[in-house]
Amino acid sequence: MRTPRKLLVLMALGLASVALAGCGGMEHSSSSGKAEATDAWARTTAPGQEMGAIYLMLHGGAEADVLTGVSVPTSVAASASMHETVAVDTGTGEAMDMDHTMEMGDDAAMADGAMTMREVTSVDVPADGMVMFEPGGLHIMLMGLAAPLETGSTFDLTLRFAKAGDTTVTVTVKDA
Ligand SMILES: [Cu+2]
Repeated sequence: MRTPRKLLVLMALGLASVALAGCGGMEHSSSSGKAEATDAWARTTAPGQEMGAIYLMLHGGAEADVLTGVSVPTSVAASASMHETVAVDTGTGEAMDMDHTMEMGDDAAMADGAMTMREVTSVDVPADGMVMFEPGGLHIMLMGLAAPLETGSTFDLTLRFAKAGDTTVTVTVKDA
């Protein structure tokens, strides 16, 4: 089967825009046909820091799925949860109640004080779509770190999908 040249150009443009979006030119959809995560990394933490953050890319499978939970071994942290960074409603001050802005002060998005984080209980993963967990947006929050996250070290993260089930990925600690 021959692919028309015009289509190839469009495909190349599409890949270029994906690369600009930070996806590194990879396909949006998963290779397994099920929802999955790639490029999981966590920010290096300082000694005594209680919290850490994990970022990754979710890739949709052939059908829509939902990420319903995350966990890490207790040797890494007491708990893991999904969070999103949101703009604070300066009118009502809502979303201010459960922020940990100060402790994550090295995050550029946190620095201006107009943003905070809140827990989310599920994240939709569209069929063949991509969801970015990145600084300033969705992230996985580790509470009660058992030890500092040291640059270059790795640990397991388990993601629970409604349809794809549990899948474990390796998280690499990076000095971002
Ligand atoms: Cu958070």
